[in-house]
Amino acid sequence: MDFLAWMTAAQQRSEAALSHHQPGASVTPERLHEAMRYSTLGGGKRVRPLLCYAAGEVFGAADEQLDLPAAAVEMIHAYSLVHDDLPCMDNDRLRRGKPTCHVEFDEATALLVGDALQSQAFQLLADAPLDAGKVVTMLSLLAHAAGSRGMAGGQAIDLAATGKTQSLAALEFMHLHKTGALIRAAVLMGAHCGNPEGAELLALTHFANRIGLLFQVVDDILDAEASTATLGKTAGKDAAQNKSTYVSLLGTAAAKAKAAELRGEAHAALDRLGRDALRLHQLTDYIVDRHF
Ligand code: GRG
Repeated sequence: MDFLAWMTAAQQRSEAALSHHQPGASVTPERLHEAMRYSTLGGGKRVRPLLCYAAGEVFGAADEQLDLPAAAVEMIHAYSLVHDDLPCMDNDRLRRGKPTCHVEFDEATALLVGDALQSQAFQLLADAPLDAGKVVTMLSLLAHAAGSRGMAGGQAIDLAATGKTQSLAALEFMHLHKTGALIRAAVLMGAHCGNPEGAELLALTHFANRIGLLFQVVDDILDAEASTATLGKTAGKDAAQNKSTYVSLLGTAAAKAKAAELRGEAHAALDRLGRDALRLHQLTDYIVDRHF
């Protein structure tokens, strides 16, 4: 199967799991459930579920074992976008080509959507058709990735740094937490659905850290170069908010060179696995070559 066909099938599988594993819009409280579905379904690239499925495949996990972990990571991601868009944070009105959750519904509902999606994510993991030991490992990985030593911590660092010039090292630290932690969790959770060995997990962690940064460098380049219509979210926000980015600190050409370097390091880490990791190689290239 070529990469596009594989990706489309995995995205559809992920969409179906996300739809199936949260309450219908007619279940009380209807407005909250409608807003949760609005924020999770029918949009987004599904990069984190794709990584989870691809990593699971490397270690012999079946798609049925990966559905719930993949959906759980995407629910945490969707919650983070809903909260990030709130007026108290990034105050954005456009996400995935449609009005943000608090614009379409209201701020209190958007706050509750994030809260409820976070709980739902852990419910899904608890229900995953896996050994109890694997479930506990995954609960721990996702909790760590979402919390103050992961994504939420990275967001706090980002908010504190807004309007100030950050060093490249500080920027990298922030992104390894804000964006990288969840990407790392997606990869490792997928792997743990199968049977990885210790050394393989180390190589995989290195791979995940490289693509976490790669994802962000490309995000910065797209924010500077692509249009709002193409991105489905407000373009040019980093410069407008005077945020330090790879583009503002390095310039566009050097940011692109950095992306090329990280892409090479990610492929090299996968090569060290000594297993067929075709889909992870292809996803690495997709992260670089994407247009939104
Ligand atoms: C509110 C706790 C909390 C955390 C927010 C992830 C995040 C932390 C904020 C999002 C802000 C942002 C633009 C980050 C840059 C990288 C990123 C996560 C972009 C959006 O992810 P994509 O491109 O989005 O995977 P889709 O819509 O394709 O799922």
